Amino acid sequence: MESTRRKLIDFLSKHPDDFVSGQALSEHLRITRSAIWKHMKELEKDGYIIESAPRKGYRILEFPDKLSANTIQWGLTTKWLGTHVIFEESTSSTQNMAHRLAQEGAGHGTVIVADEQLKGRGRLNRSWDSKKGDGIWMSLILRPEIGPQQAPQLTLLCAVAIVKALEQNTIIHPKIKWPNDIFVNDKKLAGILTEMQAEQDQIQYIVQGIGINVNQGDADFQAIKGNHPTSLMLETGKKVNRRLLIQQILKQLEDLYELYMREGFSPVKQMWEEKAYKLGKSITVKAKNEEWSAVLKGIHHDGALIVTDEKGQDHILYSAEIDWKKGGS
Ligand code: BT5
Repeated sequence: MESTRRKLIDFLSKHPDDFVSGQALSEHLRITRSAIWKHMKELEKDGYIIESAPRKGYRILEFPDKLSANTIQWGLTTKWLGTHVIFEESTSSTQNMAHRLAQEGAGHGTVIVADEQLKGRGRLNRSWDSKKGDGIWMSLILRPEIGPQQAPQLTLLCAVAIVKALEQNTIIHPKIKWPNDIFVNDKKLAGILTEMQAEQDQIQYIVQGIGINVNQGDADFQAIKGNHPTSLMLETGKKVNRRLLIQQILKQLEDLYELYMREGFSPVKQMWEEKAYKLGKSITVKAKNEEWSAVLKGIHHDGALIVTDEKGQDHILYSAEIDWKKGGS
């Protein structure tokens, strides 16, 4: 039943602008036309809006925004990322769930999504505000065959994939703030948290956490300190469908991941620099309890940040915070 419905949605999703005839569906799925009609009625109960026209057939007018493992998988065009999706209405953190599942043997490409996180977290145990129903809170389990020192490259890769999916799906052109933030109009829209379990020179698994503010309003952000947060709704003036965006992020991520495995970091580095926040601009570097001014030059071939100090000397930074208010332009 589930797999027939998935095939039905996949088939209709491949023809987004056309009607698909009952006859074509019935031949493709090897079920009767009345069985197809019953499936359509069930899909409507799940929130799909389906147009059916005599002699023309069916087409999906609107996909549901309601998240579930099924709605995330139906219409997903990836090969391996998201073949296993776990959805929770509410959890402490999808990172914690992903670590537990990875330790229990969950496979490469497993995706964990929650509608709400009660203890969402950022880097250095900072908290991540994860309001119910309004954001994308998800973690991916990856088992890449790369050295642990290359793991930070996956954060940069993930950021590029998110920006590409946002550009495909909305009118905004976000920028990537090294190492893990997505910014729009100088405000933080999304953050990435890459955590790794490794032994010596071998990665056991990576948990990549993605948090994106989607449909929050200004009032939802009052408790957040230290950053100016924003959401897609605030930036575009429209509600954004989370399910579709998740699917597009997964597709972009899978494509980029495969490119990275085939050709290495260099093409990702180039894309990252094209979308980098404050590239060539003055910034303030905060590292090891010191603050100094520099110009952001780019990223090193291993994913570290390259900045030029006021004396013209380049520095390669593996861990630092960058800020721009005191640095000027
Ligand atoms: C991050 O940390 O930006 C990584 C955030 C990763 C969140 C995802 S959601 C799914 C998965 N499960 C989790 O538990 N986490 C991941 P960092 O760069 O350390 O930024 C954290 C800081 O951002 C906080 O100290 C606040 O200042 C700010 N902040 C908190 N919630 C925010 C929000 N919803 N939007 C924008 N800024 C926020």
